Amino acid sequence: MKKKILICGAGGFIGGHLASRFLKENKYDLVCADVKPKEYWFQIFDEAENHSLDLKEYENTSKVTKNVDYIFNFACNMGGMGFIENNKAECMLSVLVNTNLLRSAVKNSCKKYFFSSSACVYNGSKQNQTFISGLKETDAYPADPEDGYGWEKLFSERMCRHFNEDFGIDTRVVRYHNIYGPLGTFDGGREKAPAALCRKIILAKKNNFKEIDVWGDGEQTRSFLYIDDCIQGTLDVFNSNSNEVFNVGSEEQVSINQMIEIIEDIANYKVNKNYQIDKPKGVRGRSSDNSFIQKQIGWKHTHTLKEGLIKTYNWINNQIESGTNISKFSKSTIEK
Ligand code: GKE
Repeated sequence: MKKKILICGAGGFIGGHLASRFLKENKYDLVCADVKPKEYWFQIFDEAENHSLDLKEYENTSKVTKNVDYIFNFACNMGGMGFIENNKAECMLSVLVNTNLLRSAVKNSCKKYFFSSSACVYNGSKQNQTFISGLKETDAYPADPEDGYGWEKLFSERMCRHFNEDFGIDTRVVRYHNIYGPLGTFDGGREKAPAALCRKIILAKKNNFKEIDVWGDGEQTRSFLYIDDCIQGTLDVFNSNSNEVFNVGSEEQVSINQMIEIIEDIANYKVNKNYQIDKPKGVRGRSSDNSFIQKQIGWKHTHTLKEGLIKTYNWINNQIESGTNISKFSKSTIEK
């Protein structure tokens, strides 16, 4: 008999890509759950059992985890800097999803639980300069994470650890570093920098605009991980025997200005930058150190930023050109 996997947040970006991968492999029975109405799921598959329900409620997590072997939890209220800086309470409420899923996993004897954490858990004082050394997993402590969203992620990481110690549930936790790629949000307020800047340059080129808005001074640095590398890292950690916390990120650190140059190259279109200093900026510099995951798990990323941005740019361009499905990927808020 096939094992049963539940993907929470399957209507979102990473959850949708993971569901697609599992269905291609055809090794598992798949249950997909998301708070969004089904017409707003980024990807939806008839072969899976699909549920639109609020996983903040124990009644729902209890129902959807019945007879499930493995759980992947991507369900959280999230977005780029523009969203998480202005919706701290909403972001922290995602703690209910993880709490109730873990309680239900224990009650329903699920075997393994994967939690998607974030680079936002890292101590802010280690990220106040550009082009910093990559963050090692130990840099999350002493705790001073991103306010709101980062605190929720760090708390939920620890809850996984203690559910493992106290109730024996096998847990896996990774910290994603700014994942991007096709079939993700590119407009509406939740989009992160790679998709936002692709969109802005596409629209500038289409309308013959000479200038785009850029948040901050453009010198802040990040590393960005392409979605296919993220899915492979997720599976490699999930299938490993380790319940340590791992970075799943890229070590290719760029400034926002450098990323804009790469996108200009792809678009074959140059823009002037209107720097908006009062917009949400987040930390000054952030990148991943992958030495621990490479040594313990053997995972490393394979896409350069340029390769990933070419695919992302082309997908967003097609969405804008065709005008189809735009609302799904550009919706700012989820109806409550
Ligand atoms: N979103 C966005 N849109 N960011 C822009 C823009 C724009 O048009 N122009 C410049 N930026 C700058 C932001 O000000 C920030 O300094 C940088 O790009 C990256 O912004 P981001 O992609 O929205 O998000 P962050 O990397 O700061 O933070 C994200 O980190 C992830 C984990 O690494 C979080 O929002 C989470 O989505 C996630 O946990």
